[in-house]
Amino acid sequence: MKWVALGLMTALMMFWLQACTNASQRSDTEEPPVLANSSQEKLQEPPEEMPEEKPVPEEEEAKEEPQEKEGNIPVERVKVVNTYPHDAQAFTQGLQWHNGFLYEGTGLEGHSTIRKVELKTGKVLKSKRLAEQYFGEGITIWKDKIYQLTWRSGVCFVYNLETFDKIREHKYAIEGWGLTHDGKLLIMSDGSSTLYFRDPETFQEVKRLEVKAQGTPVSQLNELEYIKGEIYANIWQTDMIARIDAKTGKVVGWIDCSGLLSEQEQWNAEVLNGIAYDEKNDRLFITGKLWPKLFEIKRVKS
Ligand SMILES: [Ca+2]
Repeated sequence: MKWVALGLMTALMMFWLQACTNASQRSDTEEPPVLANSSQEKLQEPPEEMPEEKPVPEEEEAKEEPQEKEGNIPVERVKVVNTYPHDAQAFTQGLQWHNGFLYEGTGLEGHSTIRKVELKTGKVLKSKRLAEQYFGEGITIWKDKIYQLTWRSGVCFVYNLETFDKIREHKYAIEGWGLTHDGKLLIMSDGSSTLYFRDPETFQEVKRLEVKAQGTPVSQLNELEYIKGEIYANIWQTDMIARIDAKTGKVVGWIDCSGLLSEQEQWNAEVLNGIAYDEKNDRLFITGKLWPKLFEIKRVKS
């Protein structure tokens, strides 16, 4: 009987050991696939790339927006070379020199005109009045045509340069402020810091330029004049003209035009607004809304 009991115990021990071995093998094969994959990936990584213990992230400091800083932008003043009379009733919104004459666009509802002006006398040689609902804005001359923006009507009028007869109209969805061209495209401002380049034939927008001074957007861009790779822009309600790199939009210089009018002349005058350039004779003209004078100026270091 003793030997029978011993034999049974031995058999039970063998059975228990076999059961444990099977359980161990099963647990290996039943390892969840995710863990198995993760384990494989880790094994495929070279030892030096094994993830180290992740440091506890410190609270990140509030980072400032990266700003494009340039050197100080030079501020120039103006030297008056010549002074000419200007119609003190003209609410100047656009000015351009062309073939020996000034062309001017004026604003205000009921007073808006397009006009051809003699420089020396300020005499208005030819004028066309806009319909009363239109507030005339920037002008430019492109291939014997005058383009004239309107402020909030969303219409650009195109006239024959000689007769001032209207040829066509273009529509746009923004405000109309200043207008010039670079020989290929019209350049338009809308009072923001953006300049809009448009196809002169279709008036379709081709590209935009954001104007910045030391990384900060410059808004209130008003009357414009393209001069040798730069766009000169009146800053509305100031005596400052920004010289803008026409490729990058960066302001490369400021022209301080303050102090041109006497106290008496300023009495009825509004803000500086009107830049024209005579490329042939390298003459720069400026005037303003309701200014009694128009100035030929040179830029000088302050
Ligand atoms: Ca101009």
